Amino acid sequence: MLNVEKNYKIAQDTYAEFGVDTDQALNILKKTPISIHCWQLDDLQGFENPDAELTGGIAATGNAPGKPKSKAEYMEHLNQALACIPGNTKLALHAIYLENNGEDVGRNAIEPKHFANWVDYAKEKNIGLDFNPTYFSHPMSDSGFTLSSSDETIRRYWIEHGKCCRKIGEYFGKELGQTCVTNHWIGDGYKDHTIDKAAPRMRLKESLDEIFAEKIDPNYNVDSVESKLFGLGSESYVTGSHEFYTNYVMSGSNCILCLDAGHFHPTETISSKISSYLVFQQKLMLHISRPVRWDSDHVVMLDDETKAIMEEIVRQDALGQVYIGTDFFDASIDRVAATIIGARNVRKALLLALLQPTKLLKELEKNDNLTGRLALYEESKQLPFGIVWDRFCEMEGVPGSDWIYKNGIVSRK
Ligand code: RNT
Ligand code: ZN
Repeated sequence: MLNVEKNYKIAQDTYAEFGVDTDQALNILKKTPISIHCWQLDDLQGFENPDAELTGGIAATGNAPGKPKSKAEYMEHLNQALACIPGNTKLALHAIYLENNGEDVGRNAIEPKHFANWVDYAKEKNIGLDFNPTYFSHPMSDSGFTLSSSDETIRRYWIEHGKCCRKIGEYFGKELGQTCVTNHWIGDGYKDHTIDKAAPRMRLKESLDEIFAEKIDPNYNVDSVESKLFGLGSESYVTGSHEFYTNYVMSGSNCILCLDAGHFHPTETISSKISSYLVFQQKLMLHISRPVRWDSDHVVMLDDETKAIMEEIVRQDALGQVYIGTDFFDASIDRVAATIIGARNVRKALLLALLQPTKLLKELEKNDNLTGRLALYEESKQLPFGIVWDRFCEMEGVPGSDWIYKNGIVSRK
């Protein structure tokens, strides 16, 4: 550990030459919550029904061994993952991860008590909780429509689910003293050419108006709505499109937008969209994911887009306005390791952004020194960020890059 200290001093001085205070960066890094989704660990199986099939136009492909066979095993895996994830962490739950004690609890009847064990767990681990209604993997969603269904019985069922979930979010917020973001995503849409694209959207609007009608203290619960371009089986039309939800949140509704990195055309990036919401003082929820050719939900890498997302947030000084969450599910590799890798990469990207000479770059841009802007940006890329990351892991009491040996992912030669 001596080396970490020694190296850190060198990094500190090197960054200082660029006007960057590494201590301050580490302080912000530690405090910024990152919400890690619970569903990479078990391919979105949940606890509601061990035989349930994943539907809704999403898929965890691959058959790596080690998918948890019981709730106890799931919790063991979750503990392993959290032990390698530094910083202020939240856990994003889905409604199907409830404790039903073997009882058949309808999604339209779930209550805070079904999540009391999660609150205990969060308190014990000193983490926050976020929530997601599960509008899929259920017989009532088999038609491919939920909140925008033309069948009133179906639509009403899911409206009730949405309402129940907000109460659970409120309960999390109250119990843990940290805002819970309850993120609503539906897979509604048509596989083929759609004639009346407005009617399902009218119904979705009405459903959302009902779900969000009750005012809940935003200190406890904030709702987000997640748009999507297409899904498996909804290739031609998705009711909850980006334009639909953007207009919905801007029309005075009681919710914010969630941008998922995989829910746009392949050349479109969410990093380029963030500032346009910030200008209108909109808060944002993010699902950081990695689309490969489509919304494939690969494990988040420390890639250009993930770095660009964090740069945007830091440059706009918007860490208080943007809720950062993850969303990926890859069943082709070790699921615990996948959770750790993705979570660490999101935080590494945030650290990289915090360590940029943003002040100097902004000055150069303001003074129209565009050559200098590019030159400094490129030179800053070789600064010793890894050393600062090691220091962070040490401060947080989690393993540095040697987690891959400790967890048996890689064997030391
Ligand atoms: C699906 C959405 C959604 C889900 C989770 C499980 O395309 O991204 O966020 O991944 O709710
Ligand atoms: Zn998502």
